[in-house]
Amino acid sequence: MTWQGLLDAYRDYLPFAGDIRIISLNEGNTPLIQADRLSGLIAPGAGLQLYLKYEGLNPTGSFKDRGMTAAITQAVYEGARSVICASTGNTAASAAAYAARAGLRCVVLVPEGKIALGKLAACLAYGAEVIAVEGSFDDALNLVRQIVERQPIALVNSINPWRLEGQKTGAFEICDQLGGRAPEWHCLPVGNAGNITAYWMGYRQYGRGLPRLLGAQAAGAAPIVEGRVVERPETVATAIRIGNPARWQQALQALDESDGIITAVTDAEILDCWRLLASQEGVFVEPASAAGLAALRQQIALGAIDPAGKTAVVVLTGHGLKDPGVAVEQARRPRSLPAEVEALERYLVNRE
Ligand code: AN7
Repeated sequence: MTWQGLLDAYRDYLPFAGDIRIISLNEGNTPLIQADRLSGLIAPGAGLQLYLKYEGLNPTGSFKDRGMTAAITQAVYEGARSVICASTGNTAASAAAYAARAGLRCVVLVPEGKIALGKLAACLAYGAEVIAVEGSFDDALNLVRQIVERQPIALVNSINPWRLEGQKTGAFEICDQLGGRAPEWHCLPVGNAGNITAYWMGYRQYGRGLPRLLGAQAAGAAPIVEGRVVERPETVATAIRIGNPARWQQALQALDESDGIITAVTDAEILDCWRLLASQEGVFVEPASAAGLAALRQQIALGAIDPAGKTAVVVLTGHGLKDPGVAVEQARRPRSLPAEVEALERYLVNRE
């Protein structure tokens, strides 16, 4: 049977009305890639079964599509004509795409100058109205929360419960892909904390076992780790540059119930793991997506996680092409050569 998107595949686990018209781009069904080389690097000889859930292969290049198919489907069902969100970029791109498919007006608020180029390009291409807010993501989310009280426009941030309903299917897929069981550890970046909340909902509902959750925040934007709102969050991982997560309490509850860990990783650790994912496994992600791996490596090194014989899944939340700016900044410059075979041969032999 062909894959027609996750709402179709997991319909029995989702609380939609029977006659609902699904708005889908055939999202979900992303690969779970075994990463033996990385396992050997972060836990040498431990027999850690490490898997990468490559969410960057969703239709708009991030896990947000899981939640957005659900939120837009429900918004259309309820008669919405317009949708709005605040976003560090991926939610905006996803909302813009699904709104386009549904024929809705879409307004997205992004922090001025702090959104990766691939995300902005996508929002504009899908025809969203992009508003650059002079402030942070948190400021933009405050505006959105207020405007939906005044105007008939549907909010599609992860405050919207349908977003979590869609995103919880990631947990179902992981259990299915592991042959009907949950991993021992589930590692992921934490920004607004919608995804960690949704995954925990999913594992609990599916009944194939429960993992321990490992959440990763960027050191310059780690409100949950520090237990206080961060007024001016800063990190190279712009996707998770969030100082006051909307799902803070639910994240703490999920961490508590799963006997989990939440930790901060530095930009240097994030970029190091971002490089390793691409260079050791051929998996190109945006910087925020490498935070889960950085946290796992850190906790193994500290002795807080024993990797021996365990299964760990790291969720890679967004595609590398989302943030070409960071990728080019971090890379070596391409070598230029004259268009002559001798020059090419000299280079190959001498690498000069
Ligand atoms: C690649 O798009 O908040 O903890 O506005 O884009 O559920 O917020 C993005 C978040 C991780 C964090 N990885 O997930 C937005 C936005 C990537 C992301 C997260 C985001 P949450």
